[in-house]
Parts: sequence; C-alpha cells; structure tokens
Amino acid sequence: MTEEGSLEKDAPAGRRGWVSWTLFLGIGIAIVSLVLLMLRPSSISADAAITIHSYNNGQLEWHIVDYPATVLAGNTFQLKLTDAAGAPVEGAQLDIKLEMIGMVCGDFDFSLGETAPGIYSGEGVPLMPGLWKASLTIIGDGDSVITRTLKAVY
Ligand SMILES: [Cu+2]
Repeated sequence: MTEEGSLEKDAPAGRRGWVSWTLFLGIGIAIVSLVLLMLRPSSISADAAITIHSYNNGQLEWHIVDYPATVLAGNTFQLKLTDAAGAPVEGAQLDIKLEMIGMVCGDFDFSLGETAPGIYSGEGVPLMPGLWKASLTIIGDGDSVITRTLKAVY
C-alpha cells in the first residue's frame, strides 16, 4: 500500500530532483565564474586618477585627466615634476609606455611635452579595455622608471 503510493509519487519527485539538480548546476557555474573573474588580472583594482610618486629627490604628481581612460582614444596624461624644495623641474624629457597587464595585445609609447614650467602633457591610447600598466622613464635623471596602473574602458 505504502510502496504503491510512493511509486505513484515518483513522477513529481523526479521533477523535484531535476529542479534541484539544475539549481545545483546553476550555483556551481556561478561560483566557478566568480572565481575565474577574481583570478583575472584585470580585476586587480587600478590606481586612482591622480597618483603621487617620489623619484630621486623630487616628487611627481601623475594625473590621468579623463578617468577611467578611453580605449582607442587619446587620453591626456598630465605630470607635474617638482624638486626636493618643491620648485618645478623644467626641461625634463619624459616617455611613457602603456602595456596591458597579463596580455600581449600591444604596447603604446608616447612622449610628453612641457606645457608650463614643470608641467608635462601627452596623449596615451590604451588598445583594449581592462587594466594597464604605465611606465614612465625620466630621461637623463638616471633614466629612472616610475610605474602605475590605470583602467581603460570603451
Ligand atoms: Cu589586451
């Protein structure tokens, strides 16, 4: 009697099993996607629009004016160089290399021009959305290299 009853309820029980299996699979996929997303290098948080760096005896304020940067467009990088006394450093030669972190999709190199005493400006073009590393070389200043990260979006 009871066995017969459980047999009759077999169909809805099977559907419940199927529903919970689908749910289990869905949650599993969600967890795996989340882990993969967290492992992606592009999910490392990028630096803010303005970063402050010290180099030799001076200080550098590195401002990416439109932030996050736009992919395949010129983004203004404005750098302010001051010496230990806080005076502008004039006549410096600054080159920046942009490269995507964890990818080999291509680098972008550009030079900066001095627009005011100690203020240098140039246009950087990220090639893809995601996390980029910018390496600044201060030519002549022992060719010191300063790096920061930046985010690029469409
Ligand atoms: Cu890339």
